[in-house]
Amino acid sequence: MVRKETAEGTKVHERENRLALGDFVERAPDLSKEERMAILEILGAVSEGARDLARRLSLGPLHGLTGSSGQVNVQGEEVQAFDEIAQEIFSGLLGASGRVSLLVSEEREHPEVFPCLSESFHVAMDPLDGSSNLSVSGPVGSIFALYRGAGLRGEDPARDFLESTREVVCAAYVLYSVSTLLVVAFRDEVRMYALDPSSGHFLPLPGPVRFPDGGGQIVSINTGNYTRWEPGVRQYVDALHGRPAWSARYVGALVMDFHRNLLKGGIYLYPGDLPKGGAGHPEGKLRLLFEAIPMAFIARAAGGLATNGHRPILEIPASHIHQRVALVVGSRERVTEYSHLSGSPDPV
Ligand code: AHM
Ligand code: MG
Repeated sequence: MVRKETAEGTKVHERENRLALGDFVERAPDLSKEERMAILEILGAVSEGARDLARRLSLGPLHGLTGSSGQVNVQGEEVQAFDEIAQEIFSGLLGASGRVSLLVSEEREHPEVFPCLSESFHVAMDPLDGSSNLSVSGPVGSIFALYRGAGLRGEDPARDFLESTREVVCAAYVLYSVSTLLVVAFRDEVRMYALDPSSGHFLPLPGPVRFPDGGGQIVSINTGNYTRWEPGVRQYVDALHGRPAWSARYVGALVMDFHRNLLKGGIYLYPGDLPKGGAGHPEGKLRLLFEAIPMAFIARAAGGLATNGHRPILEIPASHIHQRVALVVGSRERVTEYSHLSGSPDPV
């Protein structure tokens, strides 16, 4: 009898820990009813796009679609065929939702402007992050940040977008890997959903998601750039070798590397690296509005921290929609340790 009660109790507990997306949006703090409806519709568009993209990605090798499109994007980087497919999918659905007034994307030089009849948000996205992994069927992701903005006010959509970027209300990413996962964050809570391919629905997983106690031991950084980092970063990586327990893990897809470190505990770093032979990212490789800010927002909501080595990511003013930034993000313990070992200011 006692055993039965315990088992049932555990089941109820598990059920309560699984929060449907609609319920999660419903209880998110500091939002009006209209804003909740708008966010739900935007996340609905993201889910629909992710479902479509996951299916197409799985067929990519059969259709010969895992390579370059032969074009170069606004960042000067080679565009993969799927970068453009993902852009078209998400731009189409987000625009049609009537809830996104301005859309900034890694794949478009200028913001897209959409007509909106009611409450709407500014959205920044990286439609397909880590796309160079596609040629080896490696994991990739999509990243989204929802900013509270007033839509197009003047004649310069980029300026209107930038003015809204201090106020993130929601961030999300999709991980396309062994399973397709949707991770969504509001100010102080992160929830995770898995795509059930048979029903096409994203079903809730137990949550909320938090960095594990102790902050974990994983460090994710491309050490191929070691000689080009500034001294503080080299000092940090050198000091790691004296630590009793740590593991190096790097997939080369921010969403995957961040997600693993969120669940297992750890830190992801992409610092600035000095140019060598024309290449290099002195200000960092990743983009502030659609890579660093959403990941920083999710990390904070899960109990973690994010910095560019000098100040918290969420306090950096955006001066350009494609602005790059150094990114150090992960558990509170590991990011604080990074700051101490590299001689950087405290990350909070
Ligand atoms: P992308 O948005 O063009 O795919 O570039 C971002 C990616 C991140 O996902 C990843 O962490 C990083 O670039 C890997 O860069 P590198 O190969 O220089 O280590
Ligand atoms: Mg990216």
